[in-house]
Amino acid sequence: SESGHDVRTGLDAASLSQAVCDYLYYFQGRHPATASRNDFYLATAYAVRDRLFQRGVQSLDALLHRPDGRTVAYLSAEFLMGPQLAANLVNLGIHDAMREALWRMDIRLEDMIEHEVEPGLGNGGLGRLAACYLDSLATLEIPAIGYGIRYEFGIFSQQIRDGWQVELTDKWLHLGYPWELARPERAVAVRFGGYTEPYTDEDGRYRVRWIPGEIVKGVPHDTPILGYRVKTCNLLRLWRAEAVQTFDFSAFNIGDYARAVEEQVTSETISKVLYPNDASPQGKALRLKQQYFFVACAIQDMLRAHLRFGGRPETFHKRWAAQLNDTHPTVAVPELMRLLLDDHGLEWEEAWDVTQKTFGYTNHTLLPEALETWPIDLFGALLPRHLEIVFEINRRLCDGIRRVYPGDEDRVRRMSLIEEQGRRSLRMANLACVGSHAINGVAALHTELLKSQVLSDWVAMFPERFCNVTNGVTPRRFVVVANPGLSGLLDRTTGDDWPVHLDALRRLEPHAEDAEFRRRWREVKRENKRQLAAVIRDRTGIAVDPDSLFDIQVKRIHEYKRQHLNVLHILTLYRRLKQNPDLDVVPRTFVFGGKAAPGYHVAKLIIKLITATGDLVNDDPDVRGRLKVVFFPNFSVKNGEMIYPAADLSEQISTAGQEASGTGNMKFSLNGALTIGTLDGANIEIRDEVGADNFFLFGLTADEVRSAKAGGYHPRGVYEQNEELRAVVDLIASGALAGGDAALFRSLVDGLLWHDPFMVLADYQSYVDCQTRVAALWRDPDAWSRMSILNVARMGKFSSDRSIRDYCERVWHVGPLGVPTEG
Ligand code: 26Q
Repeated sequence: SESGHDVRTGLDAASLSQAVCDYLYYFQGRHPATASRNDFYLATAYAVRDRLFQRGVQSLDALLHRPDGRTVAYLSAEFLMGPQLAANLVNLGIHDAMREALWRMDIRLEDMIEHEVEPGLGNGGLGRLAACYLDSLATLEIPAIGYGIRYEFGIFSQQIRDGWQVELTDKWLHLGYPWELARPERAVAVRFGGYTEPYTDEDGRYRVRWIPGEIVKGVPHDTPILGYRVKTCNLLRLWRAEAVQTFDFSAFNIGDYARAVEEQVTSETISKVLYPNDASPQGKALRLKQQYFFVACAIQDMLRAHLRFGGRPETFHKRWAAQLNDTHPTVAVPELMRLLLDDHGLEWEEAWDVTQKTFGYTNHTLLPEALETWPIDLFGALLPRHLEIVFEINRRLCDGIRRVYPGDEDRVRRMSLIEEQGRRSLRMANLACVGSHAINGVAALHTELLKSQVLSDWVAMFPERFCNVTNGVTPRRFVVVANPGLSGLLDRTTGDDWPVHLDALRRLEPHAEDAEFRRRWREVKRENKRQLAAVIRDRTGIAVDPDSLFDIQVKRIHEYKRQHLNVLHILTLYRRLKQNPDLDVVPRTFVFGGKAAPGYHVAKLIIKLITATGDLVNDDPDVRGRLKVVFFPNFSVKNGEMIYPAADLSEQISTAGQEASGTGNMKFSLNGALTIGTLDGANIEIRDEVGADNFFLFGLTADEVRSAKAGGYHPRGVYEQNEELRAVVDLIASGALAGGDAALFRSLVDGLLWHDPFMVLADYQSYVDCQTRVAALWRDPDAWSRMSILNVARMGKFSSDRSIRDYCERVWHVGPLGVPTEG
């Protein structure tokens, strides 16, 4: 064909159309007339992927020709990438061209985008943060690889049945995943178990070798990560576990066929499923196997590249900066030590220097129960050589502590890598701290609390290692892709550089005073709400009014995030309406979304409480449709892209001191929602940026929470002294929300009345009063819009580009690598 010469690279509609046709025919074996929607989707995706790989090859060439810089390795057990088609079209700058190309075949691009299944290879904030950072690294032209696990089943898919969460396995691969390329020829071996033995090498040196009990194969699957309107295309490299041999022939020959197959199944179990708890890790052997599996694959891959490009083992850190996304990949520290010592013969001091200079550690939680530990016997059985290395790291660490703090054995006990109380176990956060040159929290308050509470001993000994890097989100996915209406208005008003210079949104500020602009601003929001209302109708059967205030809380279900505080407010409004149906209330649509860990009973009960509240309120004639409560099932990146742009009010109501940062708070505010929130995580910094007048603040501070607890907090007393609160809690306890079953919410109510560790009752009145101020502002649409505009205008700090620049400067010491034009 006449456009055939650029069928794999051309960016015009004609080339794209030809490319999709070719893929339909030669990959899917279909004519356009007989092709299914999935055939068209896959053909479209392959056509886009060609353009990504072309840029990926050029990016690698650029790296080979200037091999002096560092490459970032982002080590993460989770990458929550979200749908790829629309984001890649936007980054390539061919959204309109592809729409035109498909339209020529009578296909709507919107249907292709809707059809896409997202890989849910993460739980929530931490996994999505990794994905935003890959987008920003590529956009800033920093060479980088994301290393993780290619789970066959990602986070479960959530259904709501009879108001309860039901989990279904996530078969994200079932129609084929077109964005990745398997690279079986680059597979590596990973060893487990067995034992170690000392030997003397040819030079008479004492060495150790590890004789494993089990070997599995790691097969890399690469997904290209293109930056926004740049040539840099990085890589997400996820590893799948396979048996080393498909058949164990010796077992086969002796007739034990079943056992041979069994071993294969065992190997493949490692990358089978994502653990769906985002806190309170249980010390499951399989989870440790997952962690070591992907880390061993990643470090081998990095070291192999380093040596192939002429590097020596002792200069590894000059080419690689590896970031530990929480403690999940921390076994990388003894793994790199093992390779440098045992395989490459480095002395301990030199190997340790390389290792510390290579790693940085990001902490994402203060919850003591979320700090990972592994029982020593389990760790040693799976990784006997690593345990020896950990003991030697610990011996040197404890010696160092004793030198600096003679006689302070209590300090040694606290900082030791080994917890000696109860079942002896390995403290992964301590291992990450000792093995890294940089340690950071994810928001200013979080880093301060980390330094003053969880890691204060480490600050005392290694103060120079600590820094803060406040989280950010990518404005490409969460505004350009998710909110085309707002994006168009921003382009026309401020110019179109804001997706890469988010501070440029400051140019919006003067327009907040322009009545015509505010009217257009409201129109964009109103259209987004209309679209979400249609989807809500479709998925839940609930009709909601796009002109009502959309009050939204979407995030994992957790007691510390306090979805139940939100419910207490809803029931407060409901009771007021029951007492006086003519009360002039602001019509509101309350939307909740989020998954509960399958074993977290209270979280599942909170979902039931939300749906039961909806059942009570939605069709009550006294309410007259003024309050609607919706539980939006299966919250995901894809659903988030529909929900954030339609929000008027963003609920960020965690107990102060509990939410490390939050990133949904940023996604909402960037899309023009106002925030009702506590002084927690990045909320504090958002409020600092947008101005206290443009933020609905309530609740105790982290300090006040601490002293309230120290002084003996009695939630029962709060309940007894607050008539409205008492009535609402009694309503829940009465069984009125549970078809008369007073036992259903008993545990929840008793927990609040007698323990309330998350200060729900303590913050109730402050929250309800704050919601009254929200309602008053809503009645003045111009005042509301003015605030909404100023919120968006002042969110520049929360681009993940800023976060990545901070990491480059403070942690990785890397700079951009431009990719030259063709040739
Ligand atoms: C650990 C061991 C075993 C099984 C599961 C886990 C596990 C998995 C995921 C533990 C924690 C997580 C996820 C944590 C997480 O998402 N934390 C959030 O990180 C965000 C990004 O920094 C912050 O914005 C949130 O405040 C924080 O809660």
